[in-house]
Parts: sequence; C-alpha cells; structure tokens
Amino acid sequence: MRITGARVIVTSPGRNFVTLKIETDQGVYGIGDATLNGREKSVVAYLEDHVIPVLIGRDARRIEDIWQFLYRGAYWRRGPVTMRAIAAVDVALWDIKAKALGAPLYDLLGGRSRDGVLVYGHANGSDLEDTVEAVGRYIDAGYKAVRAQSGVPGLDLAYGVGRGDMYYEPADATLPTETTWDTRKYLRYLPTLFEALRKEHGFDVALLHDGHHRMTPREAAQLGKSLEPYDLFWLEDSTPAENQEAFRLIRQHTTTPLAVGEVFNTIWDAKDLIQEQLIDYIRTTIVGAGGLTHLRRIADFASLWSVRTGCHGATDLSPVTMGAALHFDTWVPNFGIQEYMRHSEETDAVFPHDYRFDKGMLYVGDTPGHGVDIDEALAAKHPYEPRQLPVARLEDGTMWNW
Ligand code: GCO
Ligand code: MG
Repeated sequence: MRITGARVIVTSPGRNFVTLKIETDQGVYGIGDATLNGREKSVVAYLEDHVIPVLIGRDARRIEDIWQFLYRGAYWRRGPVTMRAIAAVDVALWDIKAKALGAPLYDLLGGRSRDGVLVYGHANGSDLEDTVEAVGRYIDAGYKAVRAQSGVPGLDLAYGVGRGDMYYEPADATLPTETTWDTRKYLRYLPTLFEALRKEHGFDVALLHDGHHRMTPREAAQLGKSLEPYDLFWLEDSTPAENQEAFRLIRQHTTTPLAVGEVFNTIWDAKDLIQEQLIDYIRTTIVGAGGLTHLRRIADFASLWSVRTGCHGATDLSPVTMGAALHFDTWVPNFGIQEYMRHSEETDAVFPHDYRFDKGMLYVGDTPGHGVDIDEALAAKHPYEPRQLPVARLEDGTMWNW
C-alpha cells in the first residue's frame, strides 16, 4: 500500500486547526492532527517543506519505520514543531491501517480494557461564587470529574477564566493579551475556593486544578499541602517541569497527586519524573508527543512506576486528536483520566466523529480507523485566523509564565 499524496488542511471553525490527510493507492486515506496553538503555521511549513516530500511512494503499512525515519532522520530531534508533524503522520497512518483492516483503532492496540473513558470538564469562574456555581453546572451535566479554575481576588484576567459557559479559549487575540500574576494572592485564595467547593458539592465528585507552570517548587509544595484536606484528583503543572528534579521537593512535602506533561514532546522530558515516582499522572498526549507510536511507549514505561495517563484534551487539540486519544485511552492498561474541553458546534461540524459523551464518560465508536473525518468543503469556508496565546507579567511588570 503506497502513499500517493499528502496534504495539509488549515481551517478555523471557531479556532485554528492544522490537519494532515494522507492518501494511498488503495483508495484508503487517513487523517492526523498537527495543531500547535498560536504557532500553527510553523508546523504547516515543516510538513509541507520537509515531511510530505519524503512520504510519497513509501509503504503506508510501515508505521514504525516511518516514525523512526522522521525522528532520527531530522537529526535535530524533539521539540513541539517536529513532534507534532511526526504525530500527524503517525496518527494518519494508524487510521489508514485500521481502516484497511476494517477495525477500530483500539483493536490494533490490543483491544478494549474498559467500556468508557472517564473525562474531566473545565469549570471556570471569575470569583469564588461563580466557580462554585460553574462546578455545579458540570455536575448537573453528568460529569464525575471537574477541573476548577477561578479568578483570583485582586488580579485581572487570571489563567483559566473563560468567557462563555462550558467553553474556554485562551488564544484570544492576534497579538498576545497581557495578564497579571501574583503567586502569594493565589496561594492565599485557592484553599478557600476548594473548601467552598467541597462544602457545596461534597466529596464524591473528583476535583482537579491546573497551576499552569506558575509556581516555584517551594510554592507548589505549599499549595499541595494546603489542598490536602480537599482531596484533589490532581494538581497539574504546579511548576515548569524543564527541571524534572524540582518535583522532588514538591513530592517530599505533599501527598496531593501531581500531574504534568501537556508540553512534553518525548519520553525524555518525563523520564526522571516517572522513574523516581515524582508524579502520579502523565499528561502527554498524541499530538504533542509524536503520535500513538511514541505515546504508547511513554505509557508502558509509566506503568512500571505506577504512573497513570491523563491525556491533555484542550480545545486546541482537534477532534482528530480527541478521537485517537480515546482509542488509546480505551486500550491503555494504566489509564487515569482524559481531559475533555468541548469543541464548538462549528468545530464538530468540520470534524464529524463517532465518539460520544454520556454521564461523565466518553465512548469511542466501532468505525474502522480512529473514527474522525474532515469535511474539506466545510473546512474551506473557515480560513486561518492569526491568534496567539496570552502572556503573563508580575504586578511590577516582570515577565512570568502564563
Ligand atoms: C489544559 C491546558 C490548556 C492550555 C492550552 C494552551 O490543562 O487544558 O493547560 O488549557 O493552556 O492547551 O494552548
Ligand atoms: Mg494544563
């Protein structure tokens, strides 16, 4: 089965997505997501200029060899652009293989380990009251796990505060929006939020929180400790994990479960975190880390150290990534949870898919492949719109992590 063509489709049905479509001489095609939020065009160029020319004529069944060719062959290795381009190729090839065999993708991975996939939604509020109410709406909608993010008293535009109900979209402007940050205000406020959430909603619902890389290790340790009475499912990205050793300090001080990895590209970013058991959940997902071929390796390695998966699933990961991730989640033995930020109706229309939400779980269908397609005619009606992610500064103007 030869690859006869490959095309990059850029569309913006409410937000930007980059999709790779690979065609074969047997009429079977596959699609993969290559979206890198706020830096989309860099992956388009990488695919068009450097990847597509080497794909044409190759045997589409040789997924592993093509993965190794693109990874080792790049010489420069790793990084968000390279690994997203590789992910798009990899997912499209798994899609092709599964379609050609007439099987849903999870069957190629080893079959179902579970019926459905536990997901968490995003509840956002501008203040404590708003956030308590927003979490309530998610519980009413059937969610068993909810991430709570809130505006911080005294700070404008904190991370995670959405503009609409049930949706949250950070890449909001052509040039980066500037937000402000103060860790001490945040550390004082957050335990009061989780105390109120537990008081109002009880302890059955799983609650999560994302620190979005803003704390130092000592501050993260303090936060983890102060949240212990509220039994979090996890505290995410408490500190930037470029320095994996930093998690030793956090781990020594708190039993709050720790999750990290949505910005990781390969197993090398998580190696020490996993083998030293410094984290509980690895957040790396399909599009970020070279596709199913590599994510599967990260998950197997993590399983040795009792680390479970918690794939990133923000709206900037297209329904193609969500579909592929759900097949992975349905199979992976050490599954933890899947993030599920709903896509808009416009996005869903461009990417018809067979996964469905029911009572806090997502279920994959049995369509051969990963079960997600792209309506190219509709996609063409939504041209690319330049958008960038916000940045953050401390109150004195110093640049900080958004
Ligand atoms: C999450 C993430 C996202 C990111 C986004 C950036 O946990 O869902 O932190 O919301 O901010 O993916 O593009
Ligand atoms: Mg996050």
